[in-house]
Amino acid sequence: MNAQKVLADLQRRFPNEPEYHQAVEEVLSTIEEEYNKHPEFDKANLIERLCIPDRVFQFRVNWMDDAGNIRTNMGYRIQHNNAIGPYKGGLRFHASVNLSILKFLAFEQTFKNSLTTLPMGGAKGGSDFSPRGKSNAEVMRFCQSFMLELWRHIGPDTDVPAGDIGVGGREIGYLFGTYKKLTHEFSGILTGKGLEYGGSLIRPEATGYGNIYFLTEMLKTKGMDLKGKTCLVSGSGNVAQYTMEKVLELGGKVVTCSDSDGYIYDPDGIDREKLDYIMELKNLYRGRIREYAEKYGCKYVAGARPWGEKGDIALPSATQNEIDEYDAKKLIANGVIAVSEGANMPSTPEAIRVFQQAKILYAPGKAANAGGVSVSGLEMTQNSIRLSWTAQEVDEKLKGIMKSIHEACVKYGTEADGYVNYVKGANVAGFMKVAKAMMAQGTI
Ligand code: NDP
Ligand code: 2IT
Repeated sequence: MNAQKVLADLQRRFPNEPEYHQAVEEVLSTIEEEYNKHPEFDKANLIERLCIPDRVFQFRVNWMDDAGNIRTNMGYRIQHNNAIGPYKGGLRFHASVNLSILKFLAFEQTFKNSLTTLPMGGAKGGSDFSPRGKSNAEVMRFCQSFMLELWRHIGPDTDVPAGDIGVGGREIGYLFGTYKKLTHEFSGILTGKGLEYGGSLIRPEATGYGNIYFLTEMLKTKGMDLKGKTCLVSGSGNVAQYTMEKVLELGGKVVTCSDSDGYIYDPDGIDREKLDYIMELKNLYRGRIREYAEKYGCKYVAGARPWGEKGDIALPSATQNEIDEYDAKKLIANGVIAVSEGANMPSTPEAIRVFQQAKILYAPGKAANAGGVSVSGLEMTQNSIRLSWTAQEVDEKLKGIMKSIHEACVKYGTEADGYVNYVKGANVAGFMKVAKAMMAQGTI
């Protein structure tokens, strides 16, 4: 394989998809060496088959707003690869959603799911519908219309969606109800369900908790832990909230969080009571993070990201490309020792280079945020056996999975000087399992 040539080909065939190209380039550049040790892979044109999604569904979604207007959004599902298990991955509802973003996420999901050790292929979907500012009734009508198209492409053994940006427990509930009505079946079709109808304990917490378990493993390699460390968090949604919760539990301090309008800086630290306020503000009232600054009298910076503040650890938990080269240099200059990604692809390629050249601990999303989909996999298992595990059981399994992902990264990513390149480690480990499964199953 010549990574540059494969990439140039994809850019020509699928122009105007920069996020997809970015994700592919990161993986190809790190697996090239390992791939080329297996001439049988190239003979089977494995790389092209792995980069291009199995199939892409695209559909129009019409729904009625509260004023009686008929609105139009686009709906998508990318089924990227099912070599090691049914397609699996979240749904994102956000105004920025397009094919490029969902293709990058589905591609990444394939390697992430492989790393979890559970049998799940890679997929992603969503819509350019934004739940922001919409009433509950509008969100419900949208979810019903969206599922009216999506249902024929998914199934508990075919493709199992879940949440992502803009899709949380509320949306999963409406989507599940519609799927159940259409198929006349009560099945484990979505994960992240409510506890009353097949959801798993710890699923809401899993991505944030998992990221901190992974971070803890990284710190351990340097003989350190979280106690007394100051953390910069971005986002204030599902991933950010449970990231903050676990940092607090392990004795760290969180001084920032954000939303798409700006960030807050609270030098006293976001304690348990303040975190409860954020959860209520975001999950119940669906308010803005600016209101935190007004309530607690701290700094709020509109239209900016928190990376210029001083901290030991950065935990990006909002969205892709939210840390650029400039931000990365500021973080390093301020003495950051670790960056662990709760979000998917939050660091640009230039930012990643800055972190790796500075030889700090840097974990890419596909390793560090794999806890969410891992507990989704555990939710599927519980649905299959029609039993529910206790929170403690699920949490223990989650810890074990994050530890094993860390071990895989160290195994495949340790460089000659001892520095662990977690990007390479995650990509090679994730890739090898999918590649072997594809080889075994022939050229279909
Ligand atoms: P939520 O919708 O719960 O929260 C997203 C947060 O990020 C909100 O605070 C939101 O602000 C902010 N945000 C979203 N888009 C932007 C943007 N373009 N610029 C600035 N801020 C933005 O989503 P999640 O917490 O579930 O997802 C966060 C990240 O974690 C995503 O990258 C997602 O792919 C990733 N992830 C999620 C998993 C999960 O299980 N949920 C699993 C693994 C990864 P606002 O409120 O203003 O919209
Ligand atoms: O990016 C992700 O891993 C998710 N949004 C969770 C996917 C899932 O199927 O739980």
